[in-house]
Amino acid sequence: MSVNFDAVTGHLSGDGVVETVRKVKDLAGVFRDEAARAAMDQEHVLYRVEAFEPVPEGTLGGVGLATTYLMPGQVGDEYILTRGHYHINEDRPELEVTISGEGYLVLMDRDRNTHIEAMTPGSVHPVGLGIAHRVANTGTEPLVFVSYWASETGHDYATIREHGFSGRVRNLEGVPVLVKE
Ligand code: M6P
Ligand code: ZN
Repeated sequence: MSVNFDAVTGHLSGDGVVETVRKVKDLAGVFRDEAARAAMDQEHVLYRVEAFEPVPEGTLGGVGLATTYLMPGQVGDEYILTRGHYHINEDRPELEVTISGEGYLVLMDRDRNTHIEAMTPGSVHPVGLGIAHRVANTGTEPLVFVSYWASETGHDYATIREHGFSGRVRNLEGVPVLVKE
């Protein structure tokens, strides 16, 4: 079984690649300014993910690969971002590789300490054990990055949905700043 990965654009293609589209309507409650999100075009695409998972999620035996295309822009003063998640198996890490664009990887440990790492073309970011992660696009172009994780990892979205991150990447007078909440 094989698929194709375009190392220049990040595009994944072939049988077995699954595309997921996340629109404004899919990210209710994710942004600090929910009223600003609710006022936007609900069909506007915030990000797309092309994923290749050779074995079903949650089972042993494969490495997942995904390219995420995260759109530029803001909701209120907060940069457009992915929902973010912990891993169900906390002893499973992840790796993010930036293809193009610019932004920040937002990382939060179980004690809710949050920090950011700048993503620029070619930057490589290990996501350590038990660390929640999401990405914010602070540039003017799509932020394209590739992620790798073990198939048995599993995604926990509920914890972030309920408690969020302890910091948000916001545009304060033209400068992206991690603002602690
Ligand atoms: C990265 C990986 C994927 C994830 C995607 C979108 O590509 O972490 O596993 O699906 O980002 O982020 P999220 O699933 O948190 O919306
Ligand atoms: Zn992950």
